[in-house]
Amino acid sequence: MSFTVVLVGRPNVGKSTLFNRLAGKKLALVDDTPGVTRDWRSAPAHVGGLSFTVVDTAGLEDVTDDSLEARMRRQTEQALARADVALFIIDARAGITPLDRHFANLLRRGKTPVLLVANKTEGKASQPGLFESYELGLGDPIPLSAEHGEGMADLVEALLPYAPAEGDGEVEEKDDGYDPSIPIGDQPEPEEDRSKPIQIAIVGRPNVGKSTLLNSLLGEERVLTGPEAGMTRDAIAVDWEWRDRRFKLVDTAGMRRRARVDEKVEKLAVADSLRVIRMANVVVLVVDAAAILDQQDLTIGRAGDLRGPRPGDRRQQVGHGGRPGHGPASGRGQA
Ligand SMILES: Nc1nc2c(ncn2[C@@H]2O[C@H](COP(=O)(O)OP(=O)(O)OP(=O)(O)O)[C@@H](O)[C@H]2O)c(=O)[nH]1
Ligand SMILES: [Mg+2]
Repeated sequence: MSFTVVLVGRPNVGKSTLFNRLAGKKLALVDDTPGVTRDWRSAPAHVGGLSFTVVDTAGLEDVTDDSLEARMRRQTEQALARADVALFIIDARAGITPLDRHFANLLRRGKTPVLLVANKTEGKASQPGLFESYELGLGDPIPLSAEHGEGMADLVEALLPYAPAEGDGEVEEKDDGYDPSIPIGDQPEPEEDRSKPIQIAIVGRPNVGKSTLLNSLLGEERVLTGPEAGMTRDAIAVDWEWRDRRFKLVDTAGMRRRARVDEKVEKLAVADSLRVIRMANVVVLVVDAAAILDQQDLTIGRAGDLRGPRPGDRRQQVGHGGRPGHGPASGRGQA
């Protein structure tokens, strides 16, 4: 049994940077534009001998209407409710803002225990903000620099009380089917590993209904949907079970024609979609049946078609658009 740590705070304080640092991989999109992250996502973290699940969330805004920001906030609240402990992150260089105070008050009254983290403390400019953060009433701030990896030891120490006691964890024993008494050449072919999830990438143009499809399959509002095109940013992988088989469904950012993509954040999101296509066992291309099949549908179909085969692949491609004759090649994709 592990425990779950959720990262919350107003936009642009460095939640995704810390998430990537703790996960040890550049999974989440990071940019200096506020509001980059839209959906929450989790990853395993192993830091300083501590193992836990870390959850990145959308930046908190003080709105409760039907706006995108309010819907993002509800997503974040979903993630917060599922966590064992929350790290409330502030940008020490920017100082404490009214929004920080507002959410600190809410979090203090909530059920999830909260630790205060002062990020961006690698320089002297962060000192006033760091001292100011004591006012939030969330205890001593843990100073760190997510970008430079400073302060991680203090963070791990603060998280230790939330880790389950040793022995609570179950070690998963896995039989790989290898019998050492049989000569290597005579080993039976390993059976298809049905315990391994099949990775399904859900791809397509913006606004064709990819996220709605994922939510329908799961039967819950796991990812944000709505009329706004380009809603999904980070590709979100979710475990799903159907007829005793395990799947990893991955919702991805919609891909517009490359010539139309000039914003950096959209470029990052599309690069993430292409990465997911390369990793997937099955690519589901979603098209809008009410619209004419677009050249871009075909281009995305070809991106799925062109990726190289992976062990465990059952089919090279699902959802058409790829021209015949374009078999598995270098894994290059274009969109
Ligand atoms: N100087 C400094 N900059 C940082 C640090 N951590 C993150 N940043 C920068 O702050 C900006 C925002 O970082 P993100 O990780 O995207 O912030 P976020 O809180 O996830 O933002 P939203 O998803 O928009 O809510 C980026 O330009 C990062 O490079 C840090 O420790 N020091
Ligand atoms: Mg973010």
